Amino acid sequence: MRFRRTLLGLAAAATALGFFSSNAVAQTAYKPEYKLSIVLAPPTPWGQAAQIWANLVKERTQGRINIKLYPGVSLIQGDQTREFSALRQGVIDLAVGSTINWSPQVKQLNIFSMPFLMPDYAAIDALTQGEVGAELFKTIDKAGVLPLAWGENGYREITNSKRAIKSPEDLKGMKIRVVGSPLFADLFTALGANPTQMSWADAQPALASGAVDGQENPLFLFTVLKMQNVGQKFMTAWGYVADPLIFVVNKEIWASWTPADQAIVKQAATDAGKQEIAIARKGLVEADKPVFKEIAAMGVTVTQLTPAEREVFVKATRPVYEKWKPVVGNDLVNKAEKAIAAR
Ligand code: X2X
Repeated sequence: MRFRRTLLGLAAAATALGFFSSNAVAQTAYKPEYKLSIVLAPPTPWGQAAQIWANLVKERTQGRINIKLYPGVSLIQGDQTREFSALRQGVIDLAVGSTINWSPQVKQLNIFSMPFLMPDYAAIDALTQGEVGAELFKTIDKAGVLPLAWGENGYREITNSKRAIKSPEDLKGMKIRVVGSPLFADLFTALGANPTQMSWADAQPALASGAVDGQENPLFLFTVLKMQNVGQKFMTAWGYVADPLIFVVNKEIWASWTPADQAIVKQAATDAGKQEIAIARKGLVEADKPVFKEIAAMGVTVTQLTPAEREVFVKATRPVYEKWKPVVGNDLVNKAEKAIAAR
């Protein structure tokens, strides 16, 4: 075994140095560059997650594994709901992806989009760091992609160009851009809005032209893109869902690396994930919520729901929760509810 590893290491080093031009050592040939897919570029926390991971891997492998970022899911022409299939097929080597974008292929990942399941950050952690997270990793693995670590996109707050949203009544008839899982269409329909599913690439011009009135995303995206400039004058913090990120690798790429390099890539993903989760939560976990203040200072009306106002949204979306529970898996959702209650 040790002999084989040495051979693999030598072959990898030789390949890196360009000694082999044929694919005689295909199994162990390292590519000069590995393609990593992300939706949001740095300086968003999502982009930073990928950047930190790539930097750590390069440093710790002494440049043997060189990861290049492809923001805007450009390897699949911006079609973010195809990312998981492209990873499985090897069009993409690595990704830091949102559970929402992969949920069309891995329906269990819709668990994070169940309305009002996770009331706070401790609830997210109770899922990702516990039994539910471990089970989801097994499911992703079975679906053909290797998961390594968790990161975070974050709580998705709603913004719009029309009025302050305090009740489902305020959402009535509003055109809201939603992400790729049909769960979101159900959810906004239940609230009386008019949801339109589109990729993030299409969402930005749609907001700018007024083709849609609103959107929902973590607030760092609002501040990075200055969304008040595309007419988004109202923000309601309702904390209805949050999407984690997952660091993954295509399985053939993984198998082409030496065990030592595999360990480095996995540890680097864990380290990058931890760092990025702290970045994603900064300004949102403090009692005075500096990010809310920052957005208000941009001329945006910031609405924080009272517990009673929030409860109206919880009730209005409950049928969607009940509809999706068996789709996600009753056992998994029951486990999640228990883990959250015990947090
Ligand atoms: O499309 C979105 O809203 C985004 C950027 O949050 C995701 O990719 C899930």
